[in-house]
Amino acid sequence: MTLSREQLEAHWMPYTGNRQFKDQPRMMASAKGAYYFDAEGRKIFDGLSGLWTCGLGHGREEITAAVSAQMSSLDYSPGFQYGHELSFELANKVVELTPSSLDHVFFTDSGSETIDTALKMARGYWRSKGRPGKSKFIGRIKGYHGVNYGGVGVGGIGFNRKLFGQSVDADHICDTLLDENKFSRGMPAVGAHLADELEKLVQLHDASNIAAVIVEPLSGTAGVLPPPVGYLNRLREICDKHELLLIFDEVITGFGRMGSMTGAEEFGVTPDIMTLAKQITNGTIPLGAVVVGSDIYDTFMENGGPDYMVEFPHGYTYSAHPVACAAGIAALDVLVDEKLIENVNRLSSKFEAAVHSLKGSPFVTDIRNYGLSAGISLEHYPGEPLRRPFEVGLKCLEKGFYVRWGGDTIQLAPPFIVDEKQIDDLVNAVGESLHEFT
Ligand code: PXG
Ligand code: PLP
Repeated sequence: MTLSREQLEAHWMPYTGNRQFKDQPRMMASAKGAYYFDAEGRKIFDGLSGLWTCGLGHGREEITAAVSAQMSSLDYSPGFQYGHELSFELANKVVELTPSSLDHVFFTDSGSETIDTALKMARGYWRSKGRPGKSKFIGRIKGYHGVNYGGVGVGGIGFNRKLFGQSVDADHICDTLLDENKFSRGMPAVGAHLADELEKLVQLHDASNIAAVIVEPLSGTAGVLPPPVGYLNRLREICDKHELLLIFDEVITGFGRMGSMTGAEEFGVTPDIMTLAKQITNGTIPLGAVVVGSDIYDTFMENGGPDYMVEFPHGYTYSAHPVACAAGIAALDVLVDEKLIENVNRLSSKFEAAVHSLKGSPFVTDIRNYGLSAGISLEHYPGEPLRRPFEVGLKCLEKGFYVRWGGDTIQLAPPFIVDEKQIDDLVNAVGESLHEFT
């Protein structure tokens, strides 16, 4: 590595143990297909598709060409009051690939911005309908909805909240982890009844005070928690009964990882609002999207005042950035043209069998999986829940495998382009790393 310890100081790294990293830097230098190459030229398998972003694999020529051409023709275009054709093209593509009742797309630049946009839409919707009291949000314990103020408020990961105090008015239903579901493959059989927690919170707060319920169809960051059979359907029923908007945060589940274009499609439940990011550009350029149905869009239009007025006073300098839209169009075309979701489906049972072969390895207390995603929970060091996954992650890296550690779990989410041997190698690396502790 060419940088000195001193030169590493200026960059306050995101969601990173800065002190440990700067003592023991892990620098990526390039990437191609399912591999990174580090600063020393070592080949490292990408066991999390970047940060759940790069399912198509790295270095996709189609995306590079589209971005490069766009940079040369229109590098930036004002997003407020002016447009360019690519954002409309991408919006039409997103509408085509998401459930048919969702037909309008608002662009942002990240998952976190997408969640805060969705929350503002939900509140604005009820205010426009003359029901301003409907302002509270219901999230879920262990939910991750990014790191902006609204997203942290509805999020359910204590570590992400405690340093910052209160943000939006939110309450939370319980998570879907049950002891009897340990080592379930795919959707756990038991747990639909946990959705009734929402009914209890509606009794407590009254539906007249609640704007929306937000959940990830499958919790990713918490360590891959697939929804129990019937659980999302029950949430949908309760939302309908009490007129609550249902938001699916599909930042991880959107665009293929579940084996369908969206989690909504895979699990058979359609939300009122869907949030997308990450895979939409294969991680190449920041871009997020909120997708809503006509009822929500039309409510803003009808209550927007004279037609020169802005109906939704919200938007980012980089919303619908032309270069990001070019990347999005190219990435979604590759996903569809190469039928990579079929690849996810073809590999998912192999992947499931491989990850569950780790049952019985040292420290493994639970394994969960769906599509090409898996979470492995590890027994704590006394009083130090985060340490073991961190140590396992570093051991995997020594063996040439990048995996994600977070909370008390190791997470795996290989690119959609992998083969069976690469899956075996990845899982073996995790297994060997666990055995090295004993
Ligand atoms: N919602 C969900 C469901 C997410 O998974 C966000 C919102 C926020 O997106 P941005 O683009 O603002 O980061 C996410 C992001 C991990 C990991 O290792 C997960 C995320 C980000 C980084 C790491 O699980 N999820
Ligand atoms: N802060 C200031 C002073 C600004 O002028 C702007 C945007 O114009 C922002 C924050 C928001 O930046 P962005 O639109 O990139 O989210």
